[in-house]
Amino acid sequence: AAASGGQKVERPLFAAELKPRPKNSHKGSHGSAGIIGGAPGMAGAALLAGRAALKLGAGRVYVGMLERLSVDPIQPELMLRPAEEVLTLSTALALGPGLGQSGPAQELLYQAIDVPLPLLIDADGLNLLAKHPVLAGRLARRSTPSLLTPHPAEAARLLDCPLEQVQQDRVAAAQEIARRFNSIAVLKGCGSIIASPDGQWFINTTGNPGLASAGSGDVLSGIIVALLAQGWPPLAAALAGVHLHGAAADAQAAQQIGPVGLTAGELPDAARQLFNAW
Ligand code: NPW
Ligand code: AMP
Ligand code: MG
Repeated sequence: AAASGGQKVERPLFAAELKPRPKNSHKGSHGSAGIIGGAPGMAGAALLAGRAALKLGAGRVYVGMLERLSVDPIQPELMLRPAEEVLTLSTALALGPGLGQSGPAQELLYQAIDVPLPLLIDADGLNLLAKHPVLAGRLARRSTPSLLTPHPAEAARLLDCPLEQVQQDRVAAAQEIARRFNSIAVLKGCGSIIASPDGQWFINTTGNPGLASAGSGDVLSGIIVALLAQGWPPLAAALAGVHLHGAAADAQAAQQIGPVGLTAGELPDAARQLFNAW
């Protein structure tokens, strides 16, 4: 029963959000994406998400890392600030890329759940949710939209079940996460499943094994939070983000930049090009 009624992710599902920018728009018109993550040793995850958010059109991008860097020399447009400050400056949040599961990481998740903004939780943010039922309960009671983007192992932790069970019925797993956490769920992997708490589900067909490398999920978080910051409804942001992320990898592969050796850092430029042509 769980497998009935799904739709393939296609442009018409989110075409209504693809509006030309007003000629007199300014950076404040396009929202402020906030990324919280980047513990020592995993700063790259937060930077990859931040760079992707810039290239997908967020007016401003703040990155709050536990590893305190002052600038990203490759992408100096990013504003690296204390994580607590990012919670107050942003208009949409992504928490988790490279965050780790320390006490301060847990405290940041607690605070982010209480901020009334669209909130995407990925990576270690998901691992923390799986470990702390109190946080999961607070998340489920939020009145602003939440999105969870687990890979299969993270989904198994969230559902407290074996990974094989997630993969055996991916639609059911995504629907159960969406329902249990009252969030849009993106169950990643070949054929990502997007499910909403009301039971609707979608399957993505873009992407290739070039995405099977470190950091590609972190880039997806940055793409989706950029759309959220620009005011996209959460389901449309998830659908378009997952589609673009895969299509970016496909476009690179078509130019022999991958699948072997495609790096996550190459995805944002390719996604930007596709997005501007949509
Ligand atoms: P195995 O053993 O490899 O076959 P974790 P993580 C499994 C940050 N990063 N289907 C996988 O299986 C992230 O943001 C930082 C099936 C393994 O058991 C996080 O904060 C980077 N199995 C943190 O690191 C770049 C699958 O899941 C386990 C699967 C930890 O995140 C890298 C690994 O997952 C990274 O993004 C699939 N499709 N996918 C940086 N540059 O700073 C995964 N598994 O233990 O959750 O670790 O995903 O690396
Ligand atoms: P993460 O494991 O968090 O880095 O996320 C990996 C990203 O790459 C997700 O968006 C997956 O859907 C995508 N991905 C990984 N492997 C494949 C594959 N073989 N085909 C399509 N997408 C993939
Ligand atoms: Mg990941």
